[in-house]
Amino acid sequence: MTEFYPGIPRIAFEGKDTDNPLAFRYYDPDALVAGKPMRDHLRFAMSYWHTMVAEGTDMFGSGTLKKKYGSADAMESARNKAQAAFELMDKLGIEFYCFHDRDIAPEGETLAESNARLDEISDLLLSLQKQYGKKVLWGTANLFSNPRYAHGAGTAPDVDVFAFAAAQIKKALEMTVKLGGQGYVFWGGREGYETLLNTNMGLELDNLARLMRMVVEYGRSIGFTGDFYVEPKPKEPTKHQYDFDAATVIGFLRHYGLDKDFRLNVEANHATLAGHTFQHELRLARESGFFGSIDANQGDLLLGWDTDQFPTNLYDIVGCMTEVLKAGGFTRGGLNFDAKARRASNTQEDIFLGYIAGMDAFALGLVLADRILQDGRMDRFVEERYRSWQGDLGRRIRNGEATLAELERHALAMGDVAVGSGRQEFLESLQNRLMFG
Ligand code: XLS
Ligand code: CA
Ligand code: CA
Repeated sequence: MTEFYPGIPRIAFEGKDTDNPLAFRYYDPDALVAGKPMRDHLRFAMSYWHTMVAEGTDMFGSGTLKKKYGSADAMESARNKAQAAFELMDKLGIEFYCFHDRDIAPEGETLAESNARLDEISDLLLSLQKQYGKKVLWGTANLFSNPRYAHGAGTAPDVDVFAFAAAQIKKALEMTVKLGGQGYVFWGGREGYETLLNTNMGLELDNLARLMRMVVEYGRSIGFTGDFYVEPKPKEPTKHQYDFDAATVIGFLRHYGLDKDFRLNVEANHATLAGHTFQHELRLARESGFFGSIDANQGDLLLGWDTDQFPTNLYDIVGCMTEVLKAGGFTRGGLNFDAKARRASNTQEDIFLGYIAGMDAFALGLVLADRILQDGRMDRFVEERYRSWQGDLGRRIRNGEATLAELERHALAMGDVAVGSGRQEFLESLQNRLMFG
């Protein structure tokens, strides 16, 4: 069998003192953290599009890394790519993968041809999954690359485009079910607008919800028992995307009665593009009952676009893993590395080094988040800060029993209130001590 990554061994855990760049320093899949193996906490997934497809093209230059997998024929290349994908997951010890329909099989001249190609490649993927013991975390449809989606897909002004998008999602969902995927993602790359001058916002929002409702009904009818996810992102490629951030998406899902079937797939880079921290988006998802899955990456705060870098920022990762632990862990979701090596990191080895960097950072982040939670001082501080809500008045307000008149009487009797310190600097220093001390 052809080896697509010759010279790259299976990556093993060697501990933090190793000098071997092709080894894990912190990710020890079987090591127990809070009573559960690291691999089950982290549920790492490979993104097919960045890892297997993207060649490093940008606005100013062509690819720096060839990904034709030994054939100029598109289908032959897709078959080889699938073999390469499983070799890579096997070498890295990654259990899951995520895909768009067009990542695994190239689009044909007609929808029928595209579908036939998907049938063929999904047969191959299914047999590779069995051979290597790998699973699909989630599938999705690419409703943004083809020029037909220039004005949107579910929010297109043209009903025929809407129908095309619906047909494409139907097939992508069937492929996800066939491959045993436990999630299906909606990311609205072109579901937004460039200018309100040509946009009927009300109709577009209603149509997007109509499409999602149809997909849920169809999915349940073909035995999809997993989660549907919306992945918030504020902009890029459109100026404004309707799935702007977690709060906007949660409001949308509730407004249209889709909240029972949908959760969020939160991406770090999208959070910062929306002007939030990664942890903010995860906290809101968790507190609102929409915690689902995560696209693990990081952006560059000095750049206003989606750089999809491998995540190495420990503060962000500890914030993320704190939310994951507090949510009780993933149920069907996981950590999908929606990340790519930089354009100038142009060797095959760089892809492995990127994954190793991300996996190690999340393994360390998990250990540190658990340490902070076990220590308990951070949580106790917050509990103490809200202590007054446990008293009589607090309880009456929380139970909806208090009235404005009662609160006025209470305030008049007090004169004024002296408030305590938020102690932010102390907490930031404590966090550093717990992480690195
Ligand atoms: C693009 C998104 C996309 C989704 C899946 O910015 O991150 O890759 O994760 O369509
Ligand atoms: Ca993503
Ligand atoms: Ca992204």
